[in-house]
Amino acid sequence: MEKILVIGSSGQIGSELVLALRKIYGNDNVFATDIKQPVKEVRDSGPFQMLDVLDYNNLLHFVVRFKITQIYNLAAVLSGNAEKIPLQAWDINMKALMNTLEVSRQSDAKKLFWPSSIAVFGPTTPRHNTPQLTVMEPNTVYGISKLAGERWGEYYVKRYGIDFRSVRYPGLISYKTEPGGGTTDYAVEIFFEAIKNGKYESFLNEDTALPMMFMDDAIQNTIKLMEADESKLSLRSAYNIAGISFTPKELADEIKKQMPGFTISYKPDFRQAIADSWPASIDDSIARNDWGHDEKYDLGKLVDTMLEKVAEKLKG
Ligand code: AKB
Repeated sequence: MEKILVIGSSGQIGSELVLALRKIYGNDNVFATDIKQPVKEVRDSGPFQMLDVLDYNNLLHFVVRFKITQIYNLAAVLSGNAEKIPLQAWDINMKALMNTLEVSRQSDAKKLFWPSSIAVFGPTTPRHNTPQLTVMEPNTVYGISKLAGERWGEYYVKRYGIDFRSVRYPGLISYKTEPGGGTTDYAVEIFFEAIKNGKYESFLNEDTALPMMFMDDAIQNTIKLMEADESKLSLRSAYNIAGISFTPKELADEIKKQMPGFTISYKPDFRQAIADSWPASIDDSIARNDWGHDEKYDLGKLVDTMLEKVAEKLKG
């Protein structure tokens, strides 16, 4: 029987991943942990414990005590925040990964998911339909840590037989828990501001295309990758997954179809340079072929769902 540890369970991905995993593996078999309090549904549906992934001894103790077989490590400082505290962000992102890789090596938790990102690419990477294997010269702390992490993950597969799996997430769009400190966060903020105030000031230019994905698609595909037969995985670092590419203007136009009075203005900040160094669209054919990656949400369905769910959430 699988016993699953989710590290970073109070964050944007963790809050939804825990609930999806509990449906499949049973509430008591999915242990949510974080250094922040969880959302109510996570707290009420199964075990939650405060746990700091940077504390190696406590992490190992937890994994051995609860006979953990799989770990999802979602703890990270995102791209925008990392640029404000470069050395700290590097320490946190790398230590969080290295601690889980080492705990996997020292315990029975041999299967490990760790998210990479489109941030592994840089300004010298081809921007459109970016291939899996290409020039990779990230120029952000977050991107450098994600690229280093991919390399370490593959190293632990080959050297120690750890079953490390990863995807390069595009910007993730969700309503349950908002992201914090990322460059793609505008695509979540815009819905909350549209419903609260009928307008939004974007920190990215109107024509900045980036790959994005609705959270349901991200969760379903993450679990699909983790459940795939290991023999099907031709890559042991991180898979490109594409999602849908759009600009702030295209997103605003889609929102205006439902809310004709909605207005958007543009005031780019330091995150514009980060976005400009990332791909506009991604080629994910290897993920599709190897383990059946696919998406259910196009831009229209994503916008309809976000407007409905964010309105419900803000009503209380
Ligand atoms: C960020 O914007 O930093 C993240 C990411 C694309 O990894 N959402």
